[in-house]
Amino acid sequence: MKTRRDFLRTAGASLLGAAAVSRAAQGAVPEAPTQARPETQPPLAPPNGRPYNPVATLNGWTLPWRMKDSWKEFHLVAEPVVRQLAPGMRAHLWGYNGQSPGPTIEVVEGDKVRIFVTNKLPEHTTIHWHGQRLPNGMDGVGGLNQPQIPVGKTYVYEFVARRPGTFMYHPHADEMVQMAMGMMGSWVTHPKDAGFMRVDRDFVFLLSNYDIEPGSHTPKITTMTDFNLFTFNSRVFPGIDPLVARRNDRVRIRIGNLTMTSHPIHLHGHEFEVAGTDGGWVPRSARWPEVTTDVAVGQMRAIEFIANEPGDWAFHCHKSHHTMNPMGHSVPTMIGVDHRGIAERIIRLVPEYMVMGERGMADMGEMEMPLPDNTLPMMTGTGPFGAIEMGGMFTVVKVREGLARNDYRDPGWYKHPPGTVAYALDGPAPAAARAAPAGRTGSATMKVRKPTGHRGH
Ligand SMILES: [Cu+2]
Repeated sequence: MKTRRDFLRTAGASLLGAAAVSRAAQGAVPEAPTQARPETQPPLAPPNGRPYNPVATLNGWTLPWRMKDSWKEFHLVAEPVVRQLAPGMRAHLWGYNGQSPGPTIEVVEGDKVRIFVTNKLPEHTTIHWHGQRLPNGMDGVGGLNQPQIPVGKTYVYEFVARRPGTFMYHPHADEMVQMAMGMMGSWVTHPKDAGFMRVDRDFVFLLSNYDIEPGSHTPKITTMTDFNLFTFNSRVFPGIDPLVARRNDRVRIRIGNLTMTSHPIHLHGHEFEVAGTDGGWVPRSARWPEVTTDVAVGQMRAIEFIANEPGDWAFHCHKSHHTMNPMGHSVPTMIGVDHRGIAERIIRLVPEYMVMGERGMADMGEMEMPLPDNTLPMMTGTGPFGAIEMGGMFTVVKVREGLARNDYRDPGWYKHPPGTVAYALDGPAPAAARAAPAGRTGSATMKVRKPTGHRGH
C-alpha cells in the first residue's frame, strides 16, 4: 500500500483554499492511502474507537482513518485510475484512492466523521453521501448544497453518522459522466451495540456497468442502456473473488446498485432474508424468505443467511445477459438452421468464416479464438467439471467446514462426497411414450430465419 504523503508534503498545503477548508483542517490533512490491487483485502479491524465487526469488501478494501480530537478523519482523492476488470482486461476509469470503486468507509453509529475530498480529476466534482442523515450543506449536490469542488482543491465534509446501516457515496456533479466512469464507493455505519444484528461474515459490494468497446479502455459515457460489462465492484467473472464462509456462519451480503437497471441477485443452495435496505434494518416480523432479491437502481439490500450447506454455490444476477462479457447483440439466432451448405460456399470466399450457433452457443465457452486486445471472452471460467460458461455478474459462495474465523482465502474447489454429484446414465435411456399430435401429421414448421429490422432489443 502506498501513501500520498509525498504529494501532501509538497502540494497539500497549497491545495487548501481558505474558502474550501473549515476550522477542521488546522494542521495537516490526513494521509490518503491508495490501493492498486484488485483482490479482496482482509477486513480492517478497528485500531481505535468503538469496536465492531469489520466488513469484507469484495475485490476491494476499507479506507484507514485517523482519530483527531474525537473526529474520525478520512481522506478521499478523486482521480483517474486503471482497474483490471478480470485478467486480460484493464479499464481506464475514474475512482478514488487508486481504485474504482473507491475504498469502503466504515464508522460507528454516533461517530463524528470528517472526510477530506481532494479533486485530482480533469473536471470539478462533489461527493454525495447516499442515504445518510446529515446537515443539508453536507449532502454533496453540486450547486444545490455546495459549490463544485474545483480541480486541484480539497473540500471537507463533517457530520455525525447518526444511523447504522449500509450506504453508498458517489458524485452529484456531471453525474452521468462521473458515474459511467466508475466513481462510487460503499459506506457502512456499524451499530453502537456491537451485538446488534451481529453476523460472522459481512460482505459488501456495488453493482456497476460499463460500455467498453473491445480493443478500447475507456467507457462510452453516453451509453444509456446497452452496456457490455456488468460488474460486482468493477470486476467481472472470472475476476470476481469467491465469498468464503465457514459452515454455519451467519453471513450478510450488502449489495448496492449504481447501474442503469435493476439486478435480481440470486443465491443457490440457501434461502436468505432481506435484513436491511438503504433505509435501515428491516424488522424481523417484516422479513420473508427469498432465493432472489431484486436490487433496483439506487438501492441497497443487505441479505442474511446461515451458510449451512457445504459446497460451491453460484451467486449471480439472474438477468442472463448480465452474466456475459462483451458480445455483439446483432448476431442472428441460428439454432435449428442448417446452414452448412451455405457455410461451405462462404468459406470459399472468406476462409476464416465460422459457423456459429447452430446448436446453441455453449461452444463459445470452450472456443479459443483470437480476441481484440483488451477484451474478454463472452463466457469463460473453468470449474472442476469444465467450462463454466459465465461472465459478468457471477461468482461463487464457498461454504466450508472448519475455516478460521477470519480466513477469507479461496479454499479451492469443493470436494464432493462420493455419490453426491449428478452422473451419466450407462446405456440408452428408455424411450418415453409420447401422445400423437392431434390433427395433421408431419411437421410444417418453417426452418428459416426471416429478416427483421430489429437490431437492438
Ligand atoms: Cu443484472
